[in-house]
Amino acid sequence: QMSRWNSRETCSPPPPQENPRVLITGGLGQLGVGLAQLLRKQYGTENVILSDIKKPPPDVFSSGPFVYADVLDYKHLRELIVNYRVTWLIHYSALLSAVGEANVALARKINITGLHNVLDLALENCLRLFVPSTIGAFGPSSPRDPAPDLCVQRPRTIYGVSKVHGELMGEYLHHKYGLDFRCLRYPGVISVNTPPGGGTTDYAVQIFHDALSTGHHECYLRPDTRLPMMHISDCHRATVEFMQAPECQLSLRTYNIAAMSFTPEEVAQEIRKHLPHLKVTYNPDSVRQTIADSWPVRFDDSNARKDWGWAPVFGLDGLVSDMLRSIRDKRK
Ligand code: AKB
Repeated sequence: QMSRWNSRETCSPPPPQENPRVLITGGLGQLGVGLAQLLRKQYGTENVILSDIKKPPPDVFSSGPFVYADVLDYKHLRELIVNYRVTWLIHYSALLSAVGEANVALARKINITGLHNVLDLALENCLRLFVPSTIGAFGPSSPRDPAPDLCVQRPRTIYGVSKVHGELMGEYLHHKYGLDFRCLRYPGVISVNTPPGGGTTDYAVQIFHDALSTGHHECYLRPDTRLPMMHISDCHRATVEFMQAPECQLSLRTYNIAAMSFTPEEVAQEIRKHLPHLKVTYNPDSVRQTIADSWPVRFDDSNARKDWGWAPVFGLDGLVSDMLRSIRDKRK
């Protein structure tokens, strides 16, 4: 591995006039399918390959290329990159914050060893590499309101530690070898079609489903726990716009992106404007509450706005109306 790095020259990117060929790892998680849809609209269905270790549902399988890929299998991943002539790699495979704390060894394997494989392959094949980071890359000693792009990062979860490691490794390989590494720190992402799995911000998805089904949500965070959040369509658009940004516009390789910040009580109040009978009870879970208390309450995303024109569309009221409408439509 070391010799591969030591002997290499800097990366030369593919000709800009060609459509990218995109491989998405961890494609069946919360974000992969929606991002693939957006990219396929712009670059063609065949140019965007979803991958995961799970069997895809029939609608995903029939809507475009899907392949099995385990990020821990370096040789197979390399084979896919070569055979599909991949030029952009979106690395979504990861264990999230809460589930990572329940299985640290597995989180270390997927989030750190898997990332190392992807970094090596991106370098070897001159790929544009996107790795998401998160509000979870900050910790109790970080400035929390707002958290700027550059500050103290001492997270207390394996998820956060692996994300800081990813940010630093990617930036190191960019500076040393010219790797076209791009990283956005996502807030909690709110989606309808694909549920999140094992995160600390997941309540902010579940509350909508509970509001429309039983009318009762039991929240594992305290009512005043404020966290940065974002509608999934803003998250996908940010990712595509950032991937498309010319390298000369990027003064950083890791950017915060923000849209809104709310507490469980505030989102419940907004939902009550549509469903006045929603009842929320609070039963804070010590693991997730401790994690949330160590994360920023607000993100400073001024560099993303300035460098490559980032701007969110959804605020809290728009998010709530859209979530309730989308869940109702899905049930019809
Ligand atoms: C989590 O809660 O773990 C994720 C995140 C904020 O990175 N949604």
